[in-house]
Amino acid sequence: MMIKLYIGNPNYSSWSMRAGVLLRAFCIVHDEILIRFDGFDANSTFKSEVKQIGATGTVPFLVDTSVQDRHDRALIITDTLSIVEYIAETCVDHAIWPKDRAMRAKARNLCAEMHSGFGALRQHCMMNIGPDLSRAGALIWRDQAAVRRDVARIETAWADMLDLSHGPYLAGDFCALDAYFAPVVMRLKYHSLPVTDQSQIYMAKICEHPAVRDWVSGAVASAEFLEFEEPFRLSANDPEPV
Ligand SMILES: N[C@@H](CCC(=O)N[C@@H](CS)C(=O)NCC(=O)O)C(=O)O
Repeated sequence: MMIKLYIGNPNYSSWSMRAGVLLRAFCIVHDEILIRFDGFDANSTFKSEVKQIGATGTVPFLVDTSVQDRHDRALIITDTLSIVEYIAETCVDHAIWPKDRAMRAKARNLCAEMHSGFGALRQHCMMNIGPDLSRAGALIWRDQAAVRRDVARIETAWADMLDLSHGPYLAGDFCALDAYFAPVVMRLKYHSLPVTDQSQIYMAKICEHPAVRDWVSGAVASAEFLEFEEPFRLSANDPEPV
């Protein structure tokens, strides 16, 4: 397997973080190639670079240059959940998913829920690794009931998994499920959303994981301010939330 993982700006691209953290956590050798965001409209440089490589228009995508499709082109996988499954299928020596069948099913179920859900949290608390967004977070928490509902569901799901597995990660050992929730941890952390003690312990564990630390340090080091990615950043003159 010769893997290239194409990612977006690591401080903003939550989907890229999932795949990047997974590959790091299991020490899967790969090249990582940044396609810088400059906007997502059809004539952005980002879109044209992604399309030129043959992907569909979003990051991350994975290219396995050792595998050809039926047109003799390198295999391209353009969806994060499919990237996870491809890694799990090709790296069978790694416990990408839990060994226990019930845990594995629950982990996959929760990844799928994350993949298709939590729209309010994703919309209002965009991933942004680095800046202190606690003032914006307090306003969002006060005004957005749907965000509070998303966070409550996430915390219930985490508590359920941690109670079953006894931790320290959601299914016991670090697996794809934790990589999937690492960007959620970033959203909660940088917006300082109020969470339970149990969630805080889990979030600290995620932040301490070498794969996450490596991603976060790269994200902070490379961060560029892009206005369209930061609609909720408050200016210094905005009033304090009450
Ligand atoms: N379902 C896709 C979503 C990927 C996605 O939306 N990525 C964002 C960056 S984090 C993107 O490329 N957005 C470009 C756009 O929306 O046009 C996946 O699982 O990978």
